Amino acid sequence: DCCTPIKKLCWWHGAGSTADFQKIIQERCDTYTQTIRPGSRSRNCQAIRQAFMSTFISKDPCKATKEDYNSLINLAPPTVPCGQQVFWSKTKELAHEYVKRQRLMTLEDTLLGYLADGLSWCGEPGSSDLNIWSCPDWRKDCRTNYLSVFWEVLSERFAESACSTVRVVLNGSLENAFDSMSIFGRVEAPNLRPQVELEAWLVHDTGKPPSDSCSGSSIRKLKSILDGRNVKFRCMDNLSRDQFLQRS
Ligand code: AVW
Repeated sequence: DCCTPIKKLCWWHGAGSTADFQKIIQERCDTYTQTIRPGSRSRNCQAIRQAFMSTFISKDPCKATKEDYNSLINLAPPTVPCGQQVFWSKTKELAHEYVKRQRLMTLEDTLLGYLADGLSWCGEPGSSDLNIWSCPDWRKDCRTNYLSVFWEVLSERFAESACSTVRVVLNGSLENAFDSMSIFGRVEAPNLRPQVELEAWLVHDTGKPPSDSCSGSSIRKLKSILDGRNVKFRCMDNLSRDQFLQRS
């Protein structure tokens, strides 16, 4: 058993909570609400930090539920203006570079996405501290860990709020640019509302030939998920990273 408590330590297989987690959340929240999106200034960062902590502190780190995050997400729903939404899958850095050059937004440009980007967190029963030693790994320990459930429920709300035309940046250097087991594949694409239009961009590494295209089987699978929901679909392929960023 990987989780025999030895003096409050619980040896999971994933990275432990990020050092200074609370401080980082508070500082990022202040920066976001005061500098990045001053329009959201009215949000109370202390309340957001406290709500975030109470979702997982003192709880079994393998028993996260979507409901645990409801009150936090209701304080700052991950919505973006119509037509500005960008999804990504295996293209995080590229998608962020792309939206920086346009008036577009990824999940990490919403307040909660920005706060949690790249951080790790979990608690343990009977303690009011974060476990800085280890947190459950999605594969080796449990899927219902607080980190995974957070990104799933936040992504679900992000996708549900999509309107007009939205975009997804996919990795055309992979054999399957669309991965039906990814968050985009499992959570976001299946939660787009009818009448939304999704534009997929397949972008491959500059200087190499692409490994997947709009006519490949992975994109056909994406199209069939969207057809079932009456979501319109357009697909652009054969773009190198440089071409994609230059046209944006
Ligand atoms: P992936 P997915 N910071 O590249 O389609 C840290 O296969 O699964 O893409 N970890 C994160 C973050 C983040 N900002 N975001 C997701 N994760 C985790 C949310 C998560 O467990 C965005 F809206 C995910 O499975 C994208 O459209 C994995 O890192 C979509 O989800 C990245 O795997 C990207 O997820």
